[in-house]
Amino acid sequence: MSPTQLPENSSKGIVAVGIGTAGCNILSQLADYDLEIGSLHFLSCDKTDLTKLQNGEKMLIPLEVGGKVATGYVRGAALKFLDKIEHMVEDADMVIITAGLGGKVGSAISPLVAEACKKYSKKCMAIVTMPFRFENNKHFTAGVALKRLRKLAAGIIVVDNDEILDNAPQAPLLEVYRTINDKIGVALSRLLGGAEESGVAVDMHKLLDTMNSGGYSLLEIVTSSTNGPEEAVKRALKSICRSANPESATKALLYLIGDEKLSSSDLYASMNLISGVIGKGSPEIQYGFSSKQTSTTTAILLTSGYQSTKFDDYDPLSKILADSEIDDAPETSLGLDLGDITSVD
Ligand SMILES: Nc1nc2c(ncn2[C@@H]2O[C@H](COP(=O)(O)OP(=O)(O)O)[C@@H](O)[C@H]2O)c(=O)[nH]1
Ligand SMILES: [Mg+2]
Repeated sequence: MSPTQLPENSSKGIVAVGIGTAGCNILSQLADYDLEIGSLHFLSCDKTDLTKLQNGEKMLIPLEVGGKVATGYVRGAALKFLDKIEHMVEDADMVIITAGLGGKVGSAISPLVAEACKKYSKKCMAIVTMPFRFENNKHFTAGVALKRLRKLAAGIIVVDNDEILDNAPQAPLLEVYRTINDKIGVALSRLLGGAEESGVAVDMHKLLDTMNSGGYSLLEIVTSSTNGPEEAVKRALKSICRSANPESATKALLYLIGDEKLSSSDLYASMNLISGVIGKGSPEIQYGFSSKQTSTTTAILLTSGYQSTKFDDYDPLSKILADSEIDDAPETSLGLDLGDITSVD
């Protein structure tokens, strides 16, 4: 099936799966928008991620009390739920995964869900956030999980928590997460076809078409209160330059949210700016926009086709090994009781 075709007459429609704390938070933001998502599922090893949720199916994957919480153990605990995970995706038209990489739950279980999609030949789109600069200890886990997801998912949208935050306010971390999730919610809702205002909507086909570039997709979200779209798009392009080589992108999808004066020349100028920076001058660019009463302009810019990004450096092993691999699957602890074994010859 080509990525631009969605099957008709599906039973479950699009199945969206939020995994771990960040994944559940981001997906629950999307639940507030009128999107064509058939069913919402939330998976976590932490009860508090699930209890606050209003809608959707919740799956708690318990970890042994006092047990280790390395990704291998989380993966092992999730394997006991593999039947349920496979059942969740087997009748889907398409599966969307949301997760924050770098922690234990999202990093361990997202690849497992993507594997289940592959087993049932379901198209899987992963939307992942990458850890903050200050979370150095999470970079390696995030890099490994991202690389693994890339092998399994049809497309990956990477959102850098640092870039979305733009300029870090002196605010408590939970408030910072809420601000970022809010922005991601607005951006994804527009890219997935929801639009509250008048304008030209982006639909799932445009999104899949942009992501069908054989590489990573990067999502930038910039709100500007001065100089309208030009300023917002310029800042989005700068943000891309910090994460990857923009010339290696081949496709872009721009969605502008502006005031009633948003004009065709604004759009034209924005597209010109983008084609001057990405894809060596001839990128494929699609767009959508909406106008409403607002004093700001928001540029939502998805660029796609990156074979590598700065996140590859988060997993230095992959660079050293190049295309060779020590082990294709990450370690998994099955937590077997080996109490009866008295000796091993
Ligand atoms: N954007 C965003 N990032 C988050 C949120 N919660 C945690 N993170 C980040 O996501 C990464 C994984 O953390 P977390 O989701 O708690 O891990 P998990 O629950 O074990 O999967 C870390 O880099 C956190 O800083 C959230 O609500 N929104
Ligand atoms: Mg957590």
